Amino acid sequence: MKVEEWIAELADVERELSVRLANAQDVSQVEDVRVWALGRKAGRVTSLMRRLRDLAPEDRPRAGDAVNSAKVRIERALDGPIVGSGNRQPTLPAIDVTLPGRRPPRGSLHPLTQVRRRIEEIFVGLGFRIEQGPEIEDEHHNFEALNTPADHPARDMQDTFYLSGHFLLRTQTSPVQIRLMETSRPPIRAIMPGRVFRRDSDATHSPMFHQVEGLLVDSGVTMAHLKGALMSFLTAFFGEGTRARFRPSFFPFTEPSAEVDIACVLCMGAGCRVCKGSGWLEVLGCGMVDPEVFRAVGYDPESVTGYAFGMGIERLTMLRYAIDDMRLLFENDHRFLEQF
Ligand code: 2U9
Repeated sequence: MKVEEWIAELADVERELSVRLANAQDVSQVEDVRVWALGRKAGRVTSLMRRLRDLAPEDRPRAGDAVNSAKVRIERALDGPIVGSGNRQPTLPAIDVTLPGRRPPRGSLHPLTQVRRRIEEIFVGLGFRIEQGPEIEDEHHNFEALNTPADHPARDMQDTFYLSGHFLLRTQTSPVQIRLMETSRPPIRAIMPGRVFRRDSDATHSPMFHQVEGLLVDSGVTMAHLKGALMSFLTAFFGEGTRARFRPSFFPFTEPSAEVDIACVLCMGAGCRVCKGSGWLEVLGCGMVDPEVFRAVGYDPESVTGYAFGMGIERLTMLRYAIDDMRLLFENDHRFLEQF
């Protein structure tokens, strides 16, 4: 037999195979085509391969190459999708392309991030800028410049994580305000959100927590400005009609100082478990910047006045969402986080 005839026959087989496949309507008809082409006894390709030995020895490699590559094409076609006309008896489930796709589960922002962003949004709306500074600080910026002398209880080894030398992990974000005043002149109107560190750990304290502090410095600033700004913030954050009281307090860096309570979000002031029967919840601290702090950064306390405030983001988050254990905010348990 001539090799040209043999190869022409192989081409005929491939052509007929594609016609047969085009008419196959289900898996079993495709299987019939497979047997017709590649069946071990009478398959058309199989018998062609058997007849390789009828060719002249020098023609066999060419014919062998041709049949091998034809087999690859044939197998690929047999394994492909069923395209039989009519598709009257589909054996594979029809795909409804109009169905909505499966949505991948979507993450959400951590409640602390949501609350921090909300606080930032409110103060930016009041004209404050957002400032940041280092978490590793020195004693001067974290304590001395804030009128917190070496014998102050807040500097106790119990409360502060000390690093080597005179370095420490900042216990508050106030050193950012000190750095800002050292490098710029009034007027200043900024908030400082960030992580702070204290050696304390239980259901209401974490060794790392988040604060937002604020500072406004200008001439002629009074406690009335402070009260106005904080009432605007509390009303925006906790809702219209929020009642608050300013209670005298003490901080080394402000004079006079106050702590701010809001009427309990749970019992509206009647007294309950959350507010421990008092009807009030402490939400932040504030005061007029102490003249000693201005002196430490080289401002003249006779011509410059200012107010400052500080709040814990964890505490505001717990009050806003009625969370009773701070550890839930740090464990990253999805069952908890998915609720926000
Ligand atoms: C400068 C001057 C004054 C920041 C202030 C507070 C009051 C305050 C606490 C709230 C809860 C810390 O997170 S908390 O434990 N903070 O009560 N912070 S006044 O005063 C400053 C800051 C910087 C230069």
